[in-house]
Amino acid sequence: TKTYRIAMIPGDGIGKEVIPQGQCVLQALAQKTRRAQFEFESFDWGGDYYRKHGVMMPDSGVQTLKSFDAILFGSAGDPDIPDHITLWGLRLKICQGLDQYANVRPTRILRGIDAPLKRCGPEDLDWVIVRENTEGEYAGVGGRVHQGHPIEVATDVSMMTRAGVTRILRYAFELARSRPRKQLTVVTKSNAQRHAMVMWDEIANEVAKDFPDVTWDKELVDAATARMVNKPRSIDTLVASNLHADILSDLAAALAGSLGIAPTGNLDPERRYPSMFEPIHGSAFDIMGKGLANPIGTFWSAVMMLEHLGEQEMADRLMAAIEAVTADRSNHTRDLGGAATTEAVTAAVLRALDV
Ligand code: NAD
Ligand code: K
Ligand code: MN
Repeated sequence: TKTYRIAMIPGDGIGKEVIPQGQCVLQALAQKTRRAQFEFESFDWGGDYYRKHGVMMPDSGVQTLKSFDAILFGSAGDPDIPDHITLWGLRLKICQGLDQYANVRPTRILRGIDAPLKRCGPEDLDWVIVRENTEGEYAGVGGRVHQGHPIEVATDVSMMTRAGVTRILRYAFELARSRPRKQLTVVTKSNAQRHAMVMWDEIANEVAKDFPDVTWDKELVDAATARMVNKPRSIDTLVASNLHADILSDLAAALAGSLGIAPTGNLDPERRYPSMFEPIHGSAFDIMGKGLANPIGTFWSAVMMLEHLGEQEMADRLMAAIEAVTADRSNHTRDLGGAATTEAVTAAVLRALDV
């Protein structure tokens, strides 16, 4: 059997609570299926590391990660450290350092979950949102001059490169093609952002020529939010810039029931480097340390990791266990209106894996 080396970065807040649960479930899955083995190594990077060393992770961190097959990530964000430091010092450093340019976020309503939209069942909401993950609004370009003075000017430049936009659109068209409906919505704000987003639209037209079998359309990002709520069925695969898709995918997660369920993969589609999988939620300061965190987002992220590693059978088995668990309301954590603890949900998944 194959052995996969998995780097675990629990990070901060509830990341430290849910990632060990993910490890536990993956170990059990390996024992039961005997399809593959996992060798985990955990890294204590994050807020506590920052307090000790003045950085969120060592300089050699990205290099260290390169020797792993995949990365399981929790959350970066500490109540006592500014968010831009924790985010840029850890998660973005890894995503950009390992050129994980495609952030992929599947969204659907799992069995037993009450989603907030009326007249919207599982058959109406089955999306994959593709987020550009290395440049755009989060390129880190900009600065502040005359800081703190009345004449201060601050900029965050949204930097898009032809190469960066082309590769993410190509990835999104490929992904749309692989799904039954073969349908893609390209989201921009090219009426207001008249340089980079217009280029984005032009490149979409060019790339689309290579995908005649994919039906595609364009939508402005503000209209896209309304469409997600009003006509969820009209969407299948959706691609957008770093900021736009960041926002749309949190909305998507809420429409599917809870932020605590939603998974994501930060992928290097060319597989030069390991990809990183994480629940989309953050540190959740309001519930940390209380055993209230929903670990399903981490488990579903582990499913994405298994798919990426080519272990489809294990992925299917874990996904089936997850849905068997969500189908039973007694396994719902507080974010889903239930009273189950983090560990109780894990225990339920372990039992479901036995069947
Ligand atoms: P958040 O995702 O941490 O929390 C938003 C709300 O959702 C909170 O009410 C929280 O209790 C709830 N929630 C989130 N995950 C849950 C789970 N698994 N189970 C039950 N409830 C859950 O977002 P935020 O409050 O905006 O951010 C808190 C911190 O996390 C900030 O420092 C932020 O920068 C960071 N953050 C990090 C990431 C990341 O590492 N990828 C993502 C988002 C936010
Ligand atoms: K996260
Ligand atoms: Mn986000």
